[in-house]
Amino acid sequence: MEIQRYIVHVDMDAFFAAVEQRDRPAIRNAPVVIGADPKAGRGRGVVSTCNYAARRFGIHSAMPISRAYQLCPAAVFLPPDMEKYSRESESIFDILYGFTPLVEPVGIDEAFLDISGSVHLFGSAHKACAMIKKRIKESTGLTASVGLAPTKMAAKIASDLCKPDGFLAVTQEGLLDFLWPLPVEKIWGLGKRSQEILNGFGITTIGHLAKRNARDLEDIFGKNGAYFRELAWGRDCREVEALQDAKSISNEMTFEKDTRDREMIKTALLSLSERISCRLRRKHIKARTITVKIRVTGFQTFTRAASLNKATNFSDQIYTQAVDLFDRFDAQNKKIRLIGVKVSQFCDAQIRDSIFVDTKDEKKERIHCAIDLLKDKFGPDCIRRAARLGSEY
Ligand code: TTP
Ligand code: MG
Repeated sequence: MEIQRYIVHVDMDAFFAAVEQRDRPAIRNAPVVIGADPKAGRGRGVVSTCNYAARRFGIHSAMPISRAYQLCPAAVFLPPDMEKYSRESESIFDILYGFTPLVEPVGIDEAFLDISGSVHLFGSAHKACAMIKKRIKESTGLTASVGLAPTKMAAKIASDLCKPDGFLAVTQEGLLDFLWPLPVEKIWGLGKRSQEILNGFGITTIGHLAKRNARDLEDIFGKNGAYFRELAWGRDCREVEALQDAKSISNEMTFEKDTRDREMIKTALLSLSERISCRLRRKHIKARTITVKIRVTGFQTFTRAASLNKATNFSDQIYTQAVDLFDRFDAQNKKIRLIGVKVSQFCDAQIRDSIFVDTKDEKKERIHCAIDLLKDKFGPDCIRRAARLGSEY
C-alpha cells in the first residue's frame, strides 16, 4: 500500500509590505509599495512587492517603480529593510522546524514541509496546517497562505490559489479534479516558451496536457514531454529536500526568450549564485564544487563543473566560478534557453572555519544577498522583469 504523503507549502502574504504595515499602524489601510524611490514618477528601479490594496491598482513585483507611481501616486512607497525581513524570515523558519525537520526553504518567505511522518502528533494534516498559520500569526503578526497536497506541485499551486491568509487542501482522490481545469502554465518548470508552444497545439489546461499521448509530447519537448505529462497526471514524486540531507543545492532559470546576451546570462548567474549562497548560509554549510547547467535552443543540455580550493558560501565566489565555467563553454553560436547553478561537496561552515569566522563579513553578505533580491537586474525574476520593462514602456 502506498503511504499517503502530506506535503505542505507555506508562503507569506505580501511579505515585505506586511512586515512594514505591522510596524506602522498608520498605514494599515493604505496601498503600500516596497521598492525603489519613485521620485514623484521619475524614479528608476523596480517594485519589490506591494500589499493587496496596491495590487488592486495593477501594481505588482518587478514592475518599474515609475509605473507603480503612475498607477497609484497616493500609495505609501517605502524602501526595503532587508535586515528586518531576514530576521523575520528566520523566526518563521524556526516555527516551521518546530513541525518537522523536513523543511525545504525556497525563498525568504516560502518553504515546503513534509509532515507525512508527523501528522499523528497534530491530530491530522489539516490541524497541523491550521497550527502553522496560527503560530506564525501569533509570533510574528503576519499571515501566511498554506497549501496541503500529496505532491509538491499541487501544494504550491494550492497555496497560491488561496492567497491571502488562506488554506487549501487537495486530497489524493481529488488531485486530478484539482489540477485538470488549471491553465497549463501552472505546471512546474514549464517556461513561457513551452506554454506558448502548448497553446499552439490547443493545450491550454493541465487536463488537455494529460490527455495527449506521451509520444506526441515527446515530439514537441523531447524527454521533458513525458515528464510534463506525468506531472499533469499528478505523478510528482519529488521529495521535500531538507537542506541537511541534500547532497547538492541548485537553482535554474529559463529565459523568456532564448538568448546569446552575455550580460543577461551573467545577471541570471548572479541571481542564482546569490539565492544558493543564502540557502547555504541558512544551513551553515559551505560547498566546494560549482556546476553550471546550460540548455541551448532545442533542449540539448550540458553541464560544466569545477572545484574550488576552499569551500565557500559567498555568492561572489560562486558567481565568479559560474561565469568562468560559462565563458569556457562553447555554445557553437546557439542561443541559451536555460541556465542553472548547482553547488555540492558540502562541509560544515562553523566547524571548519570557527576560528576565522568574520561576523562582520557574514552580516554584510547576508544583507547584501537579501537586498539584491530587490534590484532589477539581480532579483529573482530578473529575466521576466527585463521583458516586462520592455512591454510596459
Ligand atoms: P513573493 O512570495 O513572491 O511575494 P509576496 O510575499 O510579496 O506576495 P504573495 O502574497 O503573492 O506571496 O516574494 C516574497 C518577497 O520577496 C516579497 O515580499 C518581496 C521579495 N521579492 C522581490 O524582492 N522581488 C520580486 O520580484 C519578488 C517576486 C519578490
Ligand atoms: Mg510570499
